[in-house]
Amino acid sequence: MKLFYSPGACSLAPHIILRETGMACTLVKVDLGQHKTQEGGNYYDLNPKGQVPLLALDDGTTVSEGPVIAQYIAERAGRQDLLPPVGSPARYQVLEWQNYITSELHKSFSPLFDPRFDAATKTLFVEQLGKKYKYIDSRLEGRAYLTGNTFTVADAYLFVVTGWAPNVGVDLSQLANVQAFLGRMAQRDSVKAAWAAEGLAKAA
Ligand SMILES: N[C@@H](CCC(=O)N[C@@H](CS)C(=O)NCC(=O)O)C(=O)O
Repeated sequence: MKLFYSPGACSLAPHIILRETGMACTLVKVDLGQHKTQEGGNYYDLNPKGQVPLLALDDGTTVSEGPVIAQYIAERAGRQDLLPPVGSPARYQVLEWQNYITSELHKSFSPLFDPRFDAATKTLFVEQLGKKYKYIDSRLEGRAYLTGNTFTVADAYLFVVTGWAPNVGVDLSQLANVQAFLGRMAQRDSVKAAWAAEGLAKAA
């Protein structure tokens, strides 16, 4: 398998999940400015959406959309701790979080990285994110991870998007449960290994 990624982007979430499972996977870096792979190929040829992450399977098929890639990896690895089995109530809690993170958080961060948005518009997104993180902080009260004390695919995704906050003016420093969650996540071997492999400074 190959995971197409950009350092520190949302592709870091399925990368962390791959490391959790220990599954073999080749990392291929994508320049999102040029939409070129590290070998110089046109990334649109692989993923017409032009976005990371993309998982290319050995049979030539591809899986896109971060939460779906995470689901694929967890299920292929048979890791019901990362994503509980079909029909179990716990599964839908994890999927609920995946959907919340992708629709309410991830895509509210995206405009903050885009220079075409003016300061007033960005302030709106920052305020909305602040409210959503207060809700998340309340849900993390008394628990190590989003759905309890078991790490799931949703925790990796929350960790990655929340890591963008300090770079775009979203101040979460007063949210003690969110801060504790980030600290806990940073201690996971999977996170340390993924940071190092993507050449991120925090790997030190
Ligand atoms: N819906 C996609 C969104 C992926 C996405 O937003 N990827 C960003 C990086 S975090 C990207 O590739 N941006 C470059 C672009 O859109 O051209 C998913 O969940 O995988």
